[in-house]
Amino acid sequence: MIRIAIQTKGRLNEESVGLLRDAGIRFREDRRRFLLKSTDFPVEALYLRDDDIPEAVRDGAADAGIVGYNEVAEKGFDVEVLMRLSFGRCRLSLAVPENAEYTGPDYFNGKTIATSYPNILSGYLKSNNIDANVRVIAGSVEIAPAAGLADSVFDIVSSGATLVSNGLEEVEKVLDSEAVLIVRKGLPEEKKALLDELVFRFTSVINGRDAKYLLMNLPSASIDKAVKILPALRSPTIMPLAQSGWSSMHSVVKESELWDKIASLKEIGAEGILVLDVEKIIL
Ligand code: PRT
Ligand code: ZN
Repeated sequence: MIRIAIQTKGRLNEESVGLLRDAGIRFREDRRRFLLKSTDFPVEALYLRDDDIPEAVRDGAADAGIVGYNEVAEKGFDVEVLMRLSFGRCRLSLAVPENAEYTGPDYFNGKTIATSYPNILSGYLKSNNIDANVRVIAGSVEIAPAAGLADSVFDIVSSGATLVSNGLEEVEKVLDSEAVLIVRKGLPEEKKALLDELVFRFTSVINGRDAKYLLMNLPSASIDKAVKILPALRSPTIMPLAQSGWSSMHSVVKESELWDKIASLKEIGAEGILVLDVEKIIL
């Protein structure tokens, strides 16, 4: 049995539960309980605030956890980051009032910076030889300059809209973050084996999310070119059509490359292109 800590509510909750579900690990919905046992896999979910997850994993209240890398980096506890989970993407950045004359990191010398991430910020300031005052604020950091509490902020940014609506401009990106799977160091073999299976399933689900399955008809004379455009996992499937001189090709493509690939395929005569979702990819 492994116990995995996930966020009770908030930005990461839904996708954490969704990733476990797509990996075949479901929990009976019971919002009043903070510890739930899966019916499909020897896993228990421990629901916690995200801030508490790194410590729970270090101390053994949980064996593993799903949490933003920003929290792991801030807490600095000795836990292992086993894999990135491709959701909850954001960055930790420095921002200044939009009318400030920003010239570079030296700008922050003598300034007061509001943040909920003092350790990451202090590390950045130290490695850049900047002497600034760090003011710790638990929430709504972005209002600190307007409220006269600080000159600038160091905060989580995703779209950047919150900074803009508070008259701030992002000037230095310090850390990229996304949800990660963390584990306690020195777990017994039985738990490690369960975690290996979990990582295998998560990887299959995440790879599937990033992929599209393509089917198309193309002139048989274009097959060589088409295989170069779409190398697939090992190599694409080609089948003859009833109409001579034509073939059907099946392949897999990264979603981010989909439209470029489709343009290239159309150029070599592909038509009737179908694009389907992929649920999982087992390599
Ligand atoms: O209650 P609990 O302590 O568990 O939750 P929380 O309120 O501390 O955290 P929560 O749920 O807000 O965020 C959990 C995690 O989501 C963070 O630790 C990050 O790893 C990740 N994440 C991803 C974000 C964002 N994107 C994000 N945009 N966390 C916060 N934000 C904030 C940001 O600070 C800004 O104020 O959302 C606002 C909107 O951002 P923009 O740039 O899109 O406008
Ligand atoms: Zn929190």
